[in-house]
Amino acid sequence: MPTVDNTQNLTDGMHIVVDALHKNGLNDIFGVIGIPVTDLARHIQEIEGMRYIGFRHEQSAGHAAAISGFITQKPGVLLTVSAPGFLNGLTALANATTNGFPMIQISGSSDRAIIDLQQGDYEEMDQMNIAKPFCKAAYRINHPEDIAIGVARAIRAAMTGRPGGVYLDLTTALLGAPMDKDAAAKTLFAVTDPCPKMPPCNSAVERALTLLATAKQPLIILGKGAAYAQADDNLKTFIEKTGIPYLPMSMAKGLLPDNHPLCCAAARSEVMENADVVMLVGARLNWLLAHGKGKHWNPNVKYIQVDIDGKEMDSNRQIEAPVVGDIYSTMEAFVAGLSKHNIKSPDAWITTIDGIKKANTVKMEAKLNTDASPMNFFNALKAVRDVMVDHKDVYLVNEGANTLDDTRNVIDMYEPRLRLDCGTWGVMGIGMGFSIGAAITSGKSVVAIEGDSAFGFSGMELETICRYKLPITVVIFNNGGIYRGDHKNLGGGADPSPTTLMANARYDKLIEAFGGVSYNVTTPAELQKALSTAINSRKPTVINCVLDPAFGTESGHITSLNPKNIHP
Ligand code: ADP
Ligand code: TZD
Ligand code: MG
Repeated sequence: MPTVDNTQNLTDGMHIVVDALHKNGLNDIFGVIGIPVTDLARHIQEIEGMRYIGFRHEQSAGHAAAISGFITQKPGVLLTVSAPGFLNGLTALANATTNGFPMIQISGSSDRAIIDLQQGDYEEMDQMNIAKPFCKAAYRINHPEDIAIGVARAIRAAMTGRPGGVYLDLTTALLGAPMDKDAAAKTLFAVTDPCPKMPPCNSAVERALTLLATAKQPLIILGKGAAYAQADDNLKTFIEKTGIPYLPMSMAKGLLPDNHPLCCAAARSEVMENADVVMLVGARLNWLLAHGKGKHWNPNVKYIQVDIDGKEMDSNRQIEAPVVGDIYSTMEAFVAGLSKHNIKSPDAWITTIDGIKKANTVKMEAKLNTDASPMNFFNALKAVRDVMVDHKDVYLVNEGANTLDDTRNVIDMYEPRLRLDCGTWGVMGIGMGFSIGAAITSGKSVVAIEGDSAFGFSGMELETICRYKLPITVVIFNNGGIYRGDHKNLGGGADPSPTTLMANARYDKLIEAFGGVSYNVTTPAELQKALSTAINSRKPTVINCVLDPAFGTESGHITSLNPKNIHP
């Protein structure tokens, strides 16, 4: 129940927290309630323009908050209860930090005096100190008059520089602490310029463009930092004016349409092996790019790297032309610099790439056009592709192993920031959280392409999807297992193998429990029809897509990362 005492003109900590979030335009709060934050969630619903979205598990709520941060450039907010709720949310907070998504996890916590003496409080845990290694910053607010400042610090920490997760600890005592209403109102403020532009210095821009002008076989790699920066127009202008081929990282697909003549995703390994100057824009040289060295790269390659975080430079190998600054300002400076620098990708390089793209596309089309029955990833994805091409503004959420890799390769994206996936960690469990976060934040339709294992990590959120009547279609690529479904127990016992799940599971039946729409499909034609109907209906839908359990590669495209096994 509301705790405001109207006779004494008093308010309390939890009202001030809600007011401070609202003042800063943080209006969608994702979470799971309980002691001590239940009333806080109620108060959110009392404020016009604010929404509380209640989930079944904090991890999904956290993923929803994180992805809304990626989409909007404002921190998404997760609300959790003490200890176990806090811990359930922490995976999402850590994942947001790893991927550079701005997010604030606000958690209630128990009595500090009891926690500090470890006297066994209800849900006792030293949450702030536990959160620290998993986020950019962790703060605790102790006095109601500090709430506005605490929220401001959290917003700045989440947004400034490389975005990421912030933890904000709200003790039970703070949430119930009284304060004079007028005095509290005076503390509130909207943070001024929480993510100031950080243009690169001229000499760094000059150095980069001078190096790029020397390239015979230049390549631009666009990462999710470029997607986040929303520098779409200048990126397009720079690429089209210079004619340099580009490679989008997974969540940068669609920054320029995947069918753009300069997109070289279909010749990925060949361009990596041959490019002589590579310009990274918001992409780290981590495992996803083979650390920028070794057999996947031209041994003489030189790098230009554009990143907001100076310590990213030289992290894996020498960066010949570091450009530290925000991508929006940097791309403006690069486009302006073209009047002085004559940068043009040589025609021979483009002709070579076009030849490789054509050959690889022919090979891929042959895989897509099989009439394999039961279906495999490829003829199923062709059906998905034929529908998605008519729905270019629909979000595509994607997780799994083969389901992830093959979907990324087959389904083209045409608009920025619509592809949302397991990101830097390859984490399973983002599926329903990202779908709900994207649908709530944008109002647009979402299609989630989920491996059967991947879906299981957040499947109970189907109830959330139905409760909020969200336009989300979940397609489950059911090959009966983690990677595939036909492995045997090597010891000969009756237990299923470690990779085995139920191939005959009817995931579609789950959504029937909540009044959603269900399909069980066994052919590409059925899949195409069901998906098209589902998207057009905007009704919560699950499509169980029956695939061949004998289809799928162990660990998808990253089999080589498994430890060597001398007794396979
Ligand atoms: P991907 O996985 O797509 O390769 P990463 O997550 O590895 O992308 O890299 C994204 C990079 O973008 C991070 O190093 C981050 O610091 C950087 N970044 C994020 N936002 C901006 C921005 N607005 N300006 C410049 N760099 C940014
Ligand atoms: N747990 C978490 C949180 N993240 C992970 N990445 C894993 C476990 C390990 N893992 C993968 O890397 S992919 C995957 C797991 C469990 C599931 C693959 O099976 P799937 O997809 O059914 O989702 P495919 O299409 O069968 O390959
Ligand atoms: Mg599977």
